[in-house]
Amino acid sequence: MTHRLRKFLGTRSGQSLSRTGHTIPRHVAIIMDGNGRWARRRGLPRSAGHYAGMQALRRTIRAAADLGIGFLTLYAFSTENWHRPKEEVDFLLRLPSEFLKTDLPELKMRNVRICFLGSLDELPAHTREAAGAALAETAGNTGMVLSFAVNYGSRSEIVRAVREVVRESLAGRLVLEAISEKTISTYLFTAGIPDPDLLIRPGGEQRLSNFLLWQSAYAEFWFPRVCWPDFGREHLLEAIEVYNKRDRRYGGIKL
Ligand code: V0D
Repeated sequence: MTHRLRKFLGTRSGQSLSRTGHTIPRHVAIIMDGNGRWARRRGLPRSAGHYAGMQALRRTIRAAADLGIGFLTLYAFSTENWHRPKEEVDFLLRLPSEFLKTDLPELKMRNVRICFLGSLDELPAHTREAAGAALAETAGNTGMVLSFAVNYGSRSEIVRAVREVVRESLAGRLVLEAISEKTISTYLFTAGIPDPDLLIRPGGEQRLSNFLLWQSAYAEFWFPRVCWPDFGREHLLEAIEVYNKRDRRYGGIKL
């Protein structure tokens, strides 16, 4: 395949039709939950669940890119995750560099652009450096946008945006009347990324846990029982089927 053709195939767009006539959501967001439970059930350490979760992540990224999903966003580490035992936090924060060491070449070949949601400044240097390198090395890519929410919390994201808006306002660069939903959106970590169409949380919990609160105003939600380490292509396809059966009205009525 020529480089140009691959670039073309990997170009993100709006909602598209799959071969089966399904509408492919433009933006899919996933809370990768159930890793600890998956491990406990097997009598394995939590770290084994996280490793298996990383395999599920690989499968899901490949499937999403193949389906032509434009934006895939993954909740990897929440601001609340700092409350876990230090050993587990240390382990988790090694996964980005470990993942990128093995998978960045394939992601680059697939024309994927990597983004980060959350404050990277509070992360250990090795995590920050791996993230920075992935960001820089894929910045020019035009295919699927793969966003990792690391040290992310949606309420603090909104607080941060409000502070920026107030700063602009106090500086006289923004009049009160001009502050709109769009203004707020441009100060969120997700600026430039469309709102998610479909949000998936495997693992049986049915809550958002401080993920994309503002952005999920009109998202469809799907909460499969399967734990994240067992998630794969077939679950993503099922999610798209569920999504296609829903009737999205955005508060309006059907004509
Ligand atoms: C553990 C299941 C990949 C969820 C997947 C920082 C829990 C495996 C990444 C990753 C984690 C993050 C950034 C990046 C590339 C990869 C990751 C964390 C946890 C927490 F640029 N897997 N993964 N990050 N797990």
